[in-house]
Amino acid sequence: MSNDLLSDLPEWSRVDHAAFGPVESRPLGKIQRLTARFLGRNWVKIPHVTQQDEVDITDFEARRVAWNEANPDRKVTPVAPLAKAMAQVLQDYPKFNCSLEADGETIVQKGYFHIGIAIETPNGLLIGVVRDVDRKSVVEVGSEITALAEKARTKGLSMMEMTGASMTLSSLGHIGGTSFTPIINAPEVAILGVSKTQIRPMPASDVGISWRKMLPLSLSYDHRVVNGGDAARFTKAMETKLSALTVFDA
Ligand code: CAO
Repeated sequence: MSNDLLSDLPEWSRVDHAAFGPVESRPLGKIQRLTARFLGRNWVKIPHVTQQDEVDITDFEARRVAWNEANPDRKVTPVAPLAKAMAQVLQDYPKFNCSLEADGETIVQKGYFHIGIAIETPNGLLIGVVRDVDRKSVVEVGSEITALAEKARTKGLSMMEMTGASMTLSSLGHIGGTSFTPIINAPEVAILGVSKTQIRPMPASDVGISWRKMLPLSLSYDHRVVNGGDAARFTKAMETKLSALTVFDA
């Protein structure tokens, strides 16, 4: 037996599924084939750890809802503010804004703050990149995400529109769930997963309980570059930045 676990795995089981009932075989689509290869590579090559946390967004949500009521034609979902907060947290925690070179020994520190957004399309998953999120308003970031998602779902995205992110945001908050394990979009070193906002009773600052809006965050990181303490600080910093995002168009 060799020490190389991956080259020593048993062959993929060949099962005659038709022996158990009716079946139909079909090939994976082009996008699914491509993403399957990259996701598979990233999953086995990167030592992933996922930090699960819940951040209190009660005050932020009150401001977002008020903004949407006052600006019905420029509504924002939580996704654009989250991308904006991520760009701000990356400025404070540059370890997350890195790539590890293929030699596994050189770190490239990025001086830009581009956020990748995972977009679900009928043909599979694509990442659209919003550039220089640190220099754009939440509303600008939101309209770029909407345009990228629309293009990804209709015409598809160019390689330039899909690459070069600092870090990726994968939001399932519009559907549900309480946590998941997002796979890092290498050569990035972390990805932030977001699940559906939950309303929970939390201890009040004085006495009793207070009903709070809690946002579940699942931060997967490459443990060769990022440590658990960094990850725990990153999600806490997301709470601080979201709380400070007062004006959506500034
Ligand atoms: N909690 C509760 N509600 C949320 C939420 C959250 N965390 N995030 C978004 N929502 C709400 C929005 O506010 C919006 O509500 P209204 O309809 O009442 O305004 C609703 O969900 C629909 O949002 P949306 O999908 O139209 O837009 P979005 O900005 O939330 O997301 C996009 C845009 C492109 C990120 C999303 O459409 C998408 O494709 N996500 C899929 C990502 C994915 O598949 N990741 C998994 C990768 S691993 O397989």
